[in-house]
Amino acid sequence: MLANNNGTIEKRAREDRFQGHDYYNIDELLSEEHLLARDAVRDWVKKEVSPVIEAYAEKAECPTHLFKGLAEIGAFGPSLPVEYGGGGMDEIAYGVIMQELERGDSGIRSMASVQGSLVMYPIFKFGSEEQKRKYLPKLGSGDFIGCFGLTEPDHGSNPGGMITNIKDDGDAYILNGAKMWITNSPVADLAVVWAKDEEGKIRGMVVEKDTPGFSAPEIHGKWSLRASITGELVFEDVRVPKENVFPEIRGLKGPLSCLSKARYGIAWGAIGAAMDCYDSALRYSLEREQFGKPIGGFQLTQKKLAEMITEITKAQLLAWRLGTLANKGKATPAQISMAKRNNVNMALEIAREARQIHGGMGITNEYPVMRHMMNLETVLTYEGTHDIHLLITGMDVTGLNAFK
Ligand code: TGC
Ligand code: FAD
Repeated sequence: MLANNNGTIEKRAREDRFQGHDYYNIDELLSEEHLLARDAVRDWVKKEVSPVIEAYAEKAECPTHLFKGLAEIGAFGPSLPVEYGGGGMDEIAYGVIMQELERGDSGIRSMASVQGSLVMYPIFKFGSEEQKRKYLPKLGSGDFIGCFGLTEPDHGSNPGGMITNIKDDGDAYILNGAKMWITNSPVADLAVVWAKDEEGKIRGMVVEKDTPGFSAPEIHGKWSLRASITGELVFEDVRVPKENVFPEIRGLKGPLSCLSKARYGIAWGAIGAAMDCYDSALRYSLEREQFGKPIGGFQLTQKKLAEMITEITKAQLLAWRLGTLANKGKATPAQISMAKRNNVNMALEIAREARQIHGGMGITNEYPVMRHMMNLETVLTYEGTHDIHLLITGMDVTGLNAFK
């Protein structure tokens, strides 16, 4: 047992023995900066995340104390400029950082994805100079926590149908509506919110926590991403000062371009979850004996492990190539969709196979695989579902739009 009856969180006794896996010497494709960033985050995850994550997941509590540490290791906006609170690194550095965080837990990676790619990035990309100066340094340092409100109760895969709206009222807009499934919303100091104006055009804005009429109730009962906090955003005649609205951007391409940034990070992150499951399964298969020999000696176990490392290697190459394209500003949204879809599905399949290799122990919190497996069910759905990304690829290769 990890969670006490008195509500405190105990540290996990089991040592985190994770080792990275690099079957195709992909490290040779990474720079010294990439390797340093990756190893620093790997060490931080071993020290700060692994000892507590099972207990937080079991209690369905978010380890909010980790926000500050995430800021210190540069996990918020690694590829955004330093002067705006980012890390000033490239897209591959951003990718390997997400990989290591999700190796710890998809919910921890989510904390960083939302803050960096869905809150800091839109303010950086679409905000006025005043908005950037006011919010970005505090978001980068973890003094402010942000969330991103796009999804609504009746508009998930089809955000263009949103009904949350703003009406002009002199020096402010009046915001009404509701957002659903919003990561970090109950603990956020501010929300980046997307709403339709009176012409029906989608606009983005920053809504601060204490604004009258704004609330963010928590959603309970999740069996997935339990160490991440999720909530609603409710707006009842909320006065949003005009200076909080992004000045230029109009239309769905605003929020969708933020999603491209976050989906890219997830394509890398999922490799981390897959590697942790493979790493645990490989070790277990060598230590666990049945019929007088290690279960890793049976052909059926070897088939599982061989297929896992093959799929991980393919996903690593896909992510690395996507990163080199992103560094040149050439990664298309459809290429990002392909990598998000492939790599998350790969990780989920590996988590299921790894769970089988662990036998009965695989369903317990002695091993990380069941937690990763449950988390990945969310990762398969958020930031565009598995099937939505397939249809984006289908549209790209045929030129025919299945959504309309
Ligand atoms: P459509 O007409 O295709 O596009 C509208 C405009 O947007 C442009 N566009 C993009 N721009 C940048 N990046 C992308 N990925 C883009 N995709 C499209 C497009 O070119 C067009 O521009 P313009 O200039 O012509 O106006 O829009 P549609 O209404 O037909 O929708 C297409 C569809 C279904 C692909 C899109 O709506 C979609 O991706 N749906 C999935 C929704 C989604 O991913 N929601 C995620 C919510 S946030 C979240 O889950 C955070 S989880 C965070 C965590 O905890 O980690
Ligand atoms: P729906 O859109 O109702 O889809 C249900 C099913 O129908 C899916 O299988 C889907 O693939 C399928 N479907 C839909 N349309 C089509 C079609 N045209 N063709 C074929 N199949 C289709 N959103 C945010 O804005 N911010 C957040 O921070 C955020 N965090 C989240 C955290 C968690 C834990 C979860 C679970 C979700 C989060 N989301 C967030 C919302 C997430 O992006 C949506 O759940 C997702 O986009 C899918 O929307 P939906 O759940 O309404 O499903």
